[in-house]
Amino acid sequence: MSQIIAPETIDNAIAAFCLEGSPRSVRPHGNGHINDTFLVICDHAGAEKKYILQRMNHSIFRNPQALMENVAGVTSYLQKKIKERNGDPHRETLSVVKTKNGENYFEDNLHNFWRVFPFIDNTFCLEKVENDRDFYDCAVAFGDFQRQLADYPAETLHETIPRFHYTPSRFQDFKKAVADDALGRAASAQPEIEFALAREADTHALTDLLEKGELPLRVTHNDTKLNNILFDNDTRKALCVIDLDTVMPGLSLYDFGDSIRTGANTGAEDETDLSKIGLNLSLFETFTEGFLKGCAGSLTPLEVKLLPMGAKLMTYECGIRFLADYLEGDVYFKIHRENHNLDRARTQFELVADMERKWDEMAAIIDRLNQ
Ligand code: ADP
Ligand code: GN1
Ligand code: MG
Repeated sequence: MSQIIAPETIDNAIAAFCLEGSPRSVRPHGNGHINDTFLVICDHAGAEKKYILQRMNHSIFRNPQALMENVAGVTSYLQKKIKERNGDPHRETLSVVKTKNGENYFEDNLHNFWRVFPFIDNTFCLEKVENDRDFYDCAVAFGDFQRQLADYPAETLHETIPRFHYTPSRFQDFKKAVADDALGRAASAQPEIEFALAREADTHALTDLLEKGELPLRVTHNDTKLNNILFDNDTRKALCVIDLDTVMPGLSLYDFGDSIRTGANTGAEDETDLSKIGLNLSLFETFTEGFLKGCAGSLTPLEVKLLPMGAKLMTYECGIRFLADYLEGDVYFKIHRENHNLDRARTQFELVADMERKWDEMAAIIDRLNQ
């Protein structure tokens, strides 16, 4: 999917939605790897009204209508819960702006799929943890998100990306990418390929337990990156969980693990100096404490025990996804430089290796917090 979109295509999309005021400016926004995101500013009665316009990536999300049904369902459900606890339903979750035809999304004649959310103003996103407190808040917010959705009718949710965190099939996809070696890149990634292949046994660690009924299927977010939380500028509190495209039945360990992968790494996801990559055990502990608080006793003893495995497996899985995408020609994750996906895979594997070194310490932290 091309990342360049003609201005008239964007204007045409904006015109399809019920926005307050008249659009004054539109510019790219945020650092997501998947959708094309724009900030739209409108003039409205002498003030500004801001919106997030997104072109959904429909080569990844094959059924945008089903995706938007999930997002509309989950956000209206959360709005109700937020009202019940006297929160602000317009700031503590997303809301879907309808098109002039009353739909949740707009399909243009180029087969692009668009949606709009009110921009949640006076907030910021973190690409990297700046202090323990923020990460703790983020953990409470993601734990609470899962707990709030515990009684959501899971059977009404569409699976927006089939087998999204089913690590054994991610591994099969990775092996196929290595075997096909479509661009002849495998030779430049031999150590990484070997690292990934050597850990095949781990890929089943969680899904086998799920299949045996020993781990519960819950409604989870499935993409709990640090930058999928908005923080309030005034209170610096985690305010709103965003990026709801992959809210689906899943394991609590996926949500825990993906946050550790992004927030407790001492370096950035695409850092090229691997000496900067590692697991910050203190942040691991902080996040665990916050996540347990947010889940408020809802995790089973086995889930709690397996939190380190969630962290390791989500990091490993992301690594094989980046590496497969590198081998396939960078068709999934947006890249901004040559070898970007290979660099990303390397950081993930470096982090996995560091988790393996710190395995006993991670387990000891869980034991201590669980007493
Ligand atoms: P992607 O799936 O590509 O990651 P996201 O939905 O996470 O897309 O949006 C990308 C970025 O846009 C976020 O990280 C955040 O910075 C910003 N963003 C998205 N929705 C909103 C919103 N409603 N209000 C304010 N910022 C938002
Ligand atoms: C993508 O959309 P974004 O940037 O929040 C991806 C996640 C990966 C992540 C890696 C739908 O997340 O699964 O873990 O990149 N989202 C999708 O940074 O594939
Ligand atoms: Mg995102």
